[in-house]
Amino acid sequence: MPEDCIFCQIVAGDIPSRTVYEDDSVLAFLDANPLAPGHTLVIPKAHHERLNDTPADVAGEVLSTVHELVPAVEGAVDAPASTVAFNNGEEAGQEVPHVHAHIVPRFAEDGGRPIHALVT
Ligand code: IU
Repeated sequence: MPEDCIFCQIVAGDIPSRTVYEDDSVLAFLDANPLAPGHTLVIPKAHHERLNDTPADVAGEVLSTVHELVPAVEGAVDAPASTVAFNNGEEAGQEVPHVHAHIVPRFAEDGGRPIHALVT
């Protein structure tokens, strides 16, 4: 693991996070700067920089976890919808170079606006 990878440090327990789900290969935790209540990140425990570098079986485990967690995350905050996204590469806004899926609960008051409208 790269020593300076924040998400590897979260996996190792060296940086605290609020765990949503964990198994041998995947960790889901609450985003430290949430775009909405319940904003959850799903990551492989193994370090892969972006989706392109992630083996298909590992990407499959991440996506399968996302699939399982979406209804649970929405339910936990009573959200009728959610945005699920990967920022895949620096130019796409990926700030943490350890592949991760965002699950962002969405609410009626978001007015059906796309996710980038929440941050601009
Ligand atoms: P991005 O897709 O790489 O831009 O998303 C990184 C996310 O990681 C972003 O939503 C941050 O709030 C979040 N995050 C975090 O939860 N804990 C941290 O220590 C750091 C970033 I650094």
